[in-house]
Amino acid sequence: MAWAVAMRFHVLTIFPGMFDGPLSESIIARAIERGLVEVNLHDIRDFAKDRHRSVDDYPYGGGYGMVMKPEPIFDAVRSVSTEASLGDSVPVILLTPQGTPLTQPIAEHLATYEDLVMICGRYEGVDERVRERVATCELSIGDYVLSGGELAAMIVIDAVTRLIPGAVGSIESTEDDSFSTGLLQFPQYTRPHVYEDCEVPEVLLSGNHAEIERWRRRESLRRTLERRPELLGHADLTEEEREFVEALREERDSTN
Ligand code: 6GU
Repeated sequence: MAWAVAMRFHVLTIFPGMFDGPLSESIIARAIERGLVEVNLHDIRDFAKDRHRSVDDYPYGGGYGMVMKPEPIFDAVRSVSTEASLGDSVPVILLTPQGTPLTQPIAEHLATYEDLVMICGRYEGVDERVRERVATCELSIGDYVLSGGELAAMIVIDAVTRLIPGAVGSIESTEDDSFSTGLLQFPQYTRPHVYEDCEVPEVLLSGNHAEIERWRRRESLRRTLERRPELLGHADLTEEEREFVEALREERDSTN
């Protein structure tokens, strides 16, 4: 049976070969194989105008490094839009350390589109006119600098693909993931029951699903308070859970 592709990523890069590994393993490879996802790589160099196929040039005003030229990127985006019959509302994402930091809600939002165009910036920057006229948004994957947007684009593809229904089996459900609940994930254990004197918490062996649920939720809260307390401000907590967190805080403050 022929299924409609749920999502198409159109990636503009000068290093298409960088994507080979991530696209050929694990969840992304399976999603592509199942026809849920398509990743179309476009070499920006194919849109260069001169015989040297140059995609970068010296910065106006001087300074170190090179800047990615506007024409090949404009032409590559136009070509993709025409070829793939993309409408005007398709996001064109520029991957840059100056972008909005990627979060789980952003990944969830991106997963609602059928097409996403991604431009991987390289070198010391991209001509500002690309930001002004071509990109509809800019994303970063964190506060550190990568040599280019390629690895960031792969991370966006991964985070979005695993949210597409059918990409991740129900056994590997994404519902309990860290962040999808607004909290960090609870501790997980598998066999053996005892390993090098270290035991699996008894409640997980009890078969009491309500108790297990409650323990997991509390461990999520405990872990989030310890490691990422700022997340608790946005999490959707019941009155009882708020009291639990408050008790943990007091306990922590009294032992310090
Ligand atoms: Cl999207 N690009 C680059 N070059 N560096 C980054 C980044 C993106 N996100 C974090 N650092």
